Amino acid sequence: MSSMGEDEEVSSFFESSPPLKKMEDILEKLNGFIELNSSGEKRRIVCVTSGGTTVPLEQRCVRYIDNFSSGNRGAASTENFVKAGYAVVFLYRSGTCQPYCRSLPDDPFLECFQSLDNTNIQVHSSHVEAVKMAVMDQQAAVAEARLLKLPFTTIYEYLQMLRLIATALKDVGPCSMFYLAAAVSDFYVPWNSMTEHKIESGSGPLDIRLAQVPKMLSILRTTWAPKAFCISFKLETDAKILIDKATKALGKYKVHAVVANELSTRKEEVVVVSSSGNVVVRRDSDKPESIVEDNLIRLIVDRHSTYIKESHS
Ligand code: PAZ
Repeated sequence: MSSMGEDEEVSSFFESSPPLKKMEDILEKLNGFIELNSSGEKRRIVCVTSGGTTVPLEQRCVRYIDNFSSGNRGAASTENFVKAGYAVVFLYRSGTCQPYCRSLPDDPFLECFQSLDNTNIQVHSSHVEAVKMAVMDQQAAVAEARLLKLPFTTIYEYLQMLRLIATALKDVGPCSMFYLAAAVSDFYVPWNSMTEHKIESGSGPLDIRLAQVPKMLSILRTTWAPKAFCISFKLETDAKILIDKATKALGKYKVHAVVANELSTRKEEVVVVSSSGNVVVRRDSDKPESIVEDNLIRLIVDRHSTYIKESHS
């Protein structure tokens, strides 16, 4: 029997996926956001993906496979893109790190507030500045239509939403960008071979066969949004193979750059791999507040500007 081609694998993945909940609502928000940012003073629009996708093991999901991603990269990058004048569609894993909340404690609600009496609650003086900045920056970004947040949980939701966004952004052409920082599952249980109810325990070890998630980057580049500027990420734990893997991904998926990072040093440095060579981007270690995304987004925005200019000439 001949094996399926890449396009067929992609179609079969979507045909067998459970329907995306609230699709109409998502589309309405997305189209409204794109419309606002494409009329009048046109803004560049970037889709930032963030956090990890889950792989459900049961249709009425009790158990799932997850990954390490905290969403920190996506949240920090989003803040920097907004600062650089972009409108951001933030496609993020529910419950992961949010833009403008990085300097708040893990449990902000309980740690930042104090109850004075039965009716009044106020922010602890030690957190006033951080809370004020988080609330003001987030509200301004949303009110000015610079930030649209769309949550996902499963690999099925993520890929269906990415396709919706890419298709909706098609007409924005070179002024649109995909910055794919989410950690997307490589393996999954196909919906139609998944048990409906909770897997029963008590009958010995569990054997699960995982299928490979079809690679969507090629189709994003060739069909969904061929004119968009596209940045993908490559994570490895073995630094020796990282650059080689990133270089291969660059050639295979024809993205404009691959950001290569190693798990343990990902907050300190990344390498931007592209046809114009490899650039190491580091956090400014002499500035305690500095994060690698400050320098990374500056470089990516610069590259995007060149891409837009070249597309118009
Ligand atoms: O989400 P986080 O800040 O904890 O980590 C960021 C990251 C390592 C998930 C991201 O930089 C990345 O490499 N994403 C792609 C991972 C992959 O190769 O699938």
